[in-house]
Amino acid sequence: MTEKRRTIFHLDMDHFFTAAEQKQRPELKGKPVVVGADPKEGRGRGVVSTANYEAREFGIRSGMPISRAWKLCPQAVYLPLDFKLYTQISDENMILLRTYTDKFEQWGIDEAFLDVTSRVKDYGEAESLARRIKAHIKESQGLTCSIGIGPNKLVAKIATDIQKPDGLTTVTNGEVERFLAPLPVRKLLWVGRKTEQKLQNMGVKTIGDLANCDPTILTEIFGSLGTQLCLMAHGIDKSEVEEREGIKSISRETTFQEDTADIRLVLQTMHNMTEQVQSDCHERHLSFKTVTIKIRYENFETHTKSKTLPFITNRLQDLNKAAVDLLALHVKPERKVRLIGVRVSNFVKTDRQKTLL
Ligand code: TTP
Ligand code: MG
Repeated sequence: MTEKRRTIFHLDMDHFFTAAEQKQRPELKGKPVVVGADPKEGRGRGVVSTANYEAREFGIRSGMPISRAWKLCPQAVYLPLDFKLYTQISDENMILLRTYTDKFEQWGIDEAFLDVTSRVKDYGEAESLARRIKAHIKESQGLTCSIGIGPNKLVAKIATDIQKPDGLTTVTNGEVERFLAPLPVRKLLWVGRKTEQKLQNMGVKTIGDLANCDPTILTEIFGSLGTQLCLMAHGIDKSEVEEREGIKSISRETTFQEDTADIRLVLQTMHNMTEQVQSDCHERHLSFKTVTIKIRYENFETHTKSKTLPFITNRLQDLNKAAVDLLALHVKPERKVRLIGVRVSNFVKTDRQKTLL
C-alpha cells in the first residue's frame, strides 16, 4: 500500500481564546487566564472553554466545571467569551494561511491543514516554510501556533500535539510507524473511549500494539472501523486537504471533563454554546431554520435531535428555546452526560449590502 508522496502541514493556534484576549489586553501577559462561564466566586455554573498555559499549570483544562477551576486557581483572571473577537482573529489567520498554498482546509476555529507538496522539495524546505508561517502569524497577529508536518493529515495532526505551545514537529515518511508506535491508541482521531476500552481488553494499548493486530480480527470485531483502525495504525491516510464549500452549518460542542448528571451544568453549558453559535451566525450574516442538539452519554451512546422552526431567525431567544425544548424532550435525566452540542443549519443570508459588495 503506497501513498502518493505528499507534505502536509497541520497548524493549531496555542490556547486560542485566551491568547486572543491577551492580545487585546497586554496587561494580562504572564498571568493565568481562563475563558468560559462566569465563576461567581466558585458558585458559577458552566465550564471552562480554555485556559492559557499559566492557568493549565494549576490543573485547569477545557470542559472542566468553572467552579472547580475557581477552586484550583481563584487568582486567575476569568473572562466571558467574546466570540466576535475570536471569529475575527480566526478569519484573519485563515486569510493569511491561504496565501501559502492553494490546497487549504480550515478545521474548526483555530486549526487548518495545508498541502504544501508543490511548494517544497524536501522536509528541510518544509520546516523553513513552517517557520516562516509561524513568524508571519507572530508578526501580524502577535500570536503563537504549533505546526505538525507529515506525509498525510493524520500524521500531521498527531505531530502538532507533540510540542505545544509554539512547537514544530516533523515526521518524515520513513519515521511514521516508529513515531506512532508508542502513542496511546486514543490519539487516532476516531478512537473514542469505548473503542479504547474494547482495545484495552484485547491488550491493545498503543498504536504499535494496534499495528501488530491481525487486520481480519479487527474487521471481525469492529466492522468497517476495524479496517480504518488498521490503516491508521500504520499511518496510512489518503484523505485530501480540501476546502469545504460554503458553510452548511455552525455548531459548538463541549465534552465535560468529567461525565455529569448535573442538569443545571448541562443547561448552562448549552446556553454558553447557543450564545457562541448565535454570535457566529450574526457575524456571518446568516439566519437559520433548523436547530439540532447532540447528546452523548457516558457509555458513548450518542443521539442527535433536530427541530425545524416554522420561521427563519437569527435571534438568541429562538435558538435557546429550540435547544432547551429539544434537551427537555430527549435528555434522560438519570444518565450521565459526556458531551453536548448544538448546531444550526438551513441558512438564509440576511445581509443584502454584503451581497451587493
Ligand atoms: P483547542 O485548539 O483544542 O485548544 P486551545 O487552542 O485553547 O489550546 P491548545 O494550545 O492546546 O491548542 O481549541 C480551540 C478553542 O476552542 C479554544 O481556545 C476554546 C475552544 N474550545 C471550547 O470552547 N471548548 C472545548 O472543550 C475546547 C477543547 C475548545
Ligand atoms: Mg488550539
